[in-house]
Amino acid sequence: MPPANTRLPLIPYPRSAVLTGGTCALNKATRVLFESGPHDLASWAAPMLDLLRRGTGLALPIAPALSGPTHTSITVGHLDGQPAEAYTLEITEAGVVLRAGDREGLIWGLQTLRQLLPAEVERPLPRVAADPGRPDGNLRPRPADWLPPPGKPSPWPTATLGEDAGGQGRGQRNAASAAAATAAQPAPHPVWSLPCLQIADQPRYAWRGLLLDSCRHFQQVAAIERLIDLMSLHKLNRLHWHLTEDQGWRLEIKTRPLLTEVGAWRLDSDGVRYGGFYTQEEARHVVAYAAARGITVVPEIELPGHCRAALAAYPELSCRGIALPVETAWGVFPDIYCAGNDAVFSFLEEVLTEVLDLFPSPFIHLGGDECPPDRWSECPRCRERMAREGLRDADELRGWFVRQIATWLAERGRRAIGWDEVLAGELAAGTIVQSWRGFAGATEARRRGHDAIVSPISHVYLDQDVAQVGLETVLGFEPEDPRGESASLAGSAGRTLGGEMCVWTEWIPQAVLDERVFPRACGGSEALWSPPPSGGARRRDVAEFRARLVNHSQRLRALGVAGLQASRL
Ligand code: TNX
Repeated sequence: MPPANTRLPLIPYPRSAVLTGGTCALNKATRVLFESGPHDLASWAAPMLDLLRRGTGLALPIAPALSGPTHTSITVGHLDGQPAEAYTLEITEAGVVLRAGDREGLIWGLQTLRQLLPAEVERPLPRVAADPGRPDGNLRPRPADWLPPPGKPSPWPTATLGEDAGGQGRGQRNAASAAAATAAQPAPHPVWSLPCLQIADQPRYAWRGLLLDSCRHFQQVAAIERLIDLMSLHKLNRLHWHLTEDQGWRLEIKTRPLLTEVGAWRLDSDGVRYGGFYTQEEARHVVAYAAARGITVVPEIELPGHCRAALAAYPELSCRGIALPVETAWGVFPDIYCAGNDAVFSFLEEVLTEVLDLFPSPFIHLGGDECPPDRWSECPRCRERMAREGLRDADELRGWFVRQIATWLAERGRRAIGWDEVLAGELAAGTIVQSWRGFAGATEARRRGHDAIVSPISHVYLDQDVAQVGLETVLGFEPEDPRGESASLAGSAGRTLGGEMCVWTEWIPQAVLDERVFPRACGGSEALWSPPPSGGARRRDVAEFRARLVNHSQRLRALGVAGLQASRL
């Protein structure tokens, strides 16, 4: 019998796991059995089972009835009366029994089963271009005198990023690690051994998000789906897809073709036409790919600010109507949608009509952040709007603007999410607030009866350098206000939906995504899924987590994830 305190090599760690002694062998004779019941368990399990089949080299056929006593089996069944995403996993010498009440729970249970198998089951994920926004797909040549601004990470692979960082020369592609190359060989194991155990698991938070900014730098669909695979491995369940920005509009909108014909392209300082966009077909593919792996894709269509790319395509939607290019610098820019022009609202409704058709997500992110008042205060139509609606200042006008669209969404059965600046105005019922400038926005949202997603720069902004936001910081992230004040807010229980790590890509071309996201996202997944620190401890046990991470990183390396050299764990 193993010692009671043996921790399994799982990230994120389950709510309860007990080793019961002995092992279970998966081998050529292993069959998969689906219990009959209200759900189509076989179709829910299909993508994960295929992955296990490819990895183990075992056929794992689906058996119509119980196999004989000499065969081990993986039985998949229903679990009733449990919270969303819960599952139980029981492994005995006779086989594996996995039970879940919904598709997500089933996928998470299969991910746990996968993590109990050795790293050799993993096959490298697809390789991707260094920077697909450039015509040659490679990284922009590094200027001799280039230095990242203070507090910003370097976007360029360097010696410290290790041997498996992305290629830097022309024609080179991300080199998968030697480990991954080895893992590409057919699995040598005819038998795969699992520890006997009992796991009962469910998430701490319902919202375990990762934001991907596809605007500042553009990613291939293959790179996004690769990230989705890695999110699913860590039981992260919301991909917040930042699709529109000052520097690029990335989603095809059929009724507004100039958004991508013009708005998806910018002329970078080195004279290169940088850009790209996702066709509707590609967006649907990403959504379906994510759903099959337990992940909801939440699109963000930014308004009323961060929209210079849309204004480059349709200048008449701005206050001044002046043609401006798609922005090439990073920052906050004064030209935003005109709040006094009804055509702006028809435009946004047309865009969002297509967005709702593409994204079944119950949640649609509307942005609402970093929206300077400059143009509105000079614009006669905006001033007229303010007078007519009885709004005192630009903050109230922004609140009114976001409320129009949030109400329009609510009428169509979707919930709006806004960055914490939206708290400056009155919120439409059901609006979710995403707190990024610290925790206060979430506290205020809960106080006003709104749900909150917590993603403070200080803890989960993965575009920040690891010196500012390190693995320990992300692991130690507690979405509920650290002073415990949230608990004392009457009626606020459950209003913290969870947290979200943010990958803003000003300084992150596709080639360096891996090392920006990992291993920190492993810590974030633990913070959002696993139970809070136990036994009155205020912090998680970092050393214990690192020990699991060292083990887990072998799996990530086998998948071809870059930047996991020992010094970064
Ligand atoms: C602030 S977070 C932004 C983004 C930037 C990010 C860089 C938020 C709502 N707005 O537009 O990319 O900082 O860290």
